[in-house]
Amino acid sequence: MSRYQEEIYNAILNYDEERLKTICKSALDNNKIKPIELVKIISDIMSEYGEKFEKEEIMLPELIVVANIVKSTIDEIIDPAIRASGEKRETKGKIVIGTVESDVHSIGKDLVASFLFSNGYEVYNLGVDVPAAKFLEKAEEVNADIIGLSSLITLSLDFQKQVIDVLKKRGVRDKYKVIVGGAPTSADWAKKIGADAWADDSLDAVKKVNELLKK
Ligand code: B12
Repeated sequence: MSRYQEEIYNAILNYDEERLKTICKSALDNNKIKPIELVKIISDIMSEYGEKFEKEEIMLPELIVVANIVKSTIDEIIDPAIRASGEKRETKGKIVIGTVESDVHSIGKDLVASFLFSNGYEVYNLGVDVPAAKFLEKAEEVNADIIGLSSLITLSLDFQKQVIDVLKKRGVRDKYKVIVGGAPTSADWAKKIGADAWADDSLDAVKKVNELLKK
């Protein structure tokens, strides 16, 4: 493990957001490391955390804290350095994600967004209670590859279907891959409404999105 890998790993392990930001900032300010290399180190650590969560070695609150610390470090320290250096942050694809109309649950969707982001995707998080037309509007604006729909209450499920119906109605269904998720959803539900994929949790979401973009 390199010195930076080790220091970053320890900062994340101790949930020490300030320390993580300081390490990254000082490494970048002193030209010790390229910003994209930092993203790679952090992405690898995130994958490891995802696996720990799957094996139930860590619990959800820890995963949420880690995802938030990482997202905020990338947003505040690493992304600006990438932009300033003129380097292109390699993006694996663009994803528009949100919780559908009538539903205000955000934690799971934000976790999925952070995971996709820290795994190299450009993520546009529209928040909660998002009307169908808004998903399409943003997807068109940023030329997205994927639209991700979250639902936590049974009553909001119909609004997932509504987004797909809107895409069909506007003749752009084939332009985007649609992935759905959230506790009341399932692979069967995804199939029923004509979505392209379903994922059970954030790690699975990264896997499924990788697969969707490979096709
Ligand atoms: C926290 C919570 C709230 C919070 C939400 C805070 C917030 N900012 O998100 C508050 C208090 C606001 C809330 C409100 C309500 N809630 Co609530 N809430 C929950 C609770 C306890 C946890 C949800 C959660 O965050 N889980 C943790 C995250 C990490 O898991 P997750 O959301 O499932 O997400 C994972 C996967 O589903 C997946 N995923 C999620 N989204 C996406 C999207 C994509 C694209 C993909 C690929 C994957 C994916 O990956 C995520 C990460 O692993 C659940 C109970 C439960 N055990 O789920 C009830 C629950 C969802 N709530 C419920 C209800 C009924 C309500 C209310 C209607 C209550 C009321 N009477 O007012 C309101 C709804 C208001 C509304 N219009 O939306 C019910 C839903 C029942 C149903 N099937 O309809 C539940 C199941 C509780 C219950 N047993 O009755 N709630």
